[in-house]
Amino acid sequence: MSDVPASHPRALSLKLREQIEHYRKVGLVADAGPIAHGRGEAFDYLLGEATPEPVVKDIYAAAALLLEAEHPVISVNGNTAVLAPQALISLANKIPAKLEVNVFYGRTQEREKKIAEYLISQGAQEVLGVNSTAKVPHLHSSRGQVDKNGIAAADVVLVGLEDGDRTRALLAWGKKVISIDLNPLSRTAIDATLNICDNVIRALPLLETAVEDLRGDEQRRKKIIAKINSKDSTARVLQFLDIRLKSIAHQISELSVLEATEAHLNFIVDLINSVIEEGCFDLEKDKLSLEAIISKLNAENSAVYVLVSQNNLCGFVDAEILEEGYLQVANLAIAKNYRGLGGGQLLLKKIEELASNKGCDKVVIRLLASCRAAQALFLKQGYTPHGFIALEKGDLIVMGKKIE
Ligand code: PTJ
Repeated sequence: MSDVPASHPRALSLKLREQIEHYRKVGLVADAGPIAHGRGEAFDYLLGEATPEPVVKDIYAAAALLLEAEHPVISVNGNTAVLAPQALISLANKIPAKLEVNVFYGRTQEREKKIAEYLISQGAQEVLGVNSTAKVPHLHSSRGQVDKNGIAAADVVLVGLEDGDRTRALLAWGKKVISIDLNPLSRTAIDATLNICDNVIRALPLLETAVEDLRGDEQRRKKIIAKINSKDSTARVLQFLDIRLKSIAHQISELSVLEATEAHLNFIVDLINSVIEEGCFDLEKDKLSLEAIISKLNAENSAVYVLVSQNNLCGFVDAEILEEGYLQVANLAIAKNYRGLGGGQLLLKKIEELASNKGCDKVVIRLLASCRAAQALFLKQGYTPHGFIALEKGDLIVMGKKIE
């Protein structure tokens, strides 16, 4: 169909786009199909174009639901028919489940027939949904038209790639709905009994493997089904995305830590002053002097490190040994635009290395009790609250971590 070379880094993506575009011209895919596809591509890019690890659990849960169903139906729209015809047919045969055409846009018998005939040309034995007469109660869009032997009679419906009002109406009708949607926040994904946040082209074959795996184990299926919690599943996907994006941000920003020299002093002073202005520092302006920092450079019992991102200074930490075995972090600050990239974690790692090299078994820090962001950073790195100091200028929390 195309002259895109197989070696092109985005060959598959370009091929699928072409397929969607070609079948839109033929009338199988709705005019809005390419937009929906592009939306999916964007989410897939962020997710890494691979099945997210926590989604495998959801795929198994979906397989268990489909195998336990008395009358499972796979709903097929224009995009899914074109993206994964073989995988749809193969999954339907394996469960076994019925295939039913159900479209939103331009629902004419002609379009329904085109999709059904396309699936039959790809090997489907039977495709429901052409000229169907049953109605989903309280659903007024054309998706409400369903086959009396298909979705109308179903107890579990698998819905690939759509966002809208149908899932809620099917649930209200007493059916369980499994969606496959790359947008974990779409209405369909949020409302469904279970969403598989993956590309249909990957999810369907994985679903088939899970069906095979669970077929002979009713007990395991029942256990899996009892644990289905769609909100937890969505939260796991969002956490996965959060960790993935942060780690990419970290790699892109190329953060590193250097021992500070006098050349870094102006930067350190400016940074401390800007953080004091944010109200998140256990320090008053008049207490800050260049001398205090200078005295820590190259001293036996203290250290100052700066954080660098692609040649830009963006954070610093200074620490000193208070008494035998204790290393106290005096100040730690990251410039506003560089927060959330893992720089705080890197600086603390360096401090903990120093503590270990100096024979200290504890790192401690005093933080303003009102500054939750700083406490969150230390808690995340394994520091726990050790005490509380009530002061007029603002209460302090002492946090510490044992160094192995
Ligand atoms: O054939 P029709 O008339 O039934 O129309 C089908 C479309 C897809 C055009 C229609 O249902 C629609 O407009 O859907 P939406 O509202 O754009 O929602 C599509 C959802 O699927 C979005 O949340 C996309 O992120 C998601 N999506 C897109 N491509 C994929 C996908 N999810 C999984 N795999 C994909 N390949």
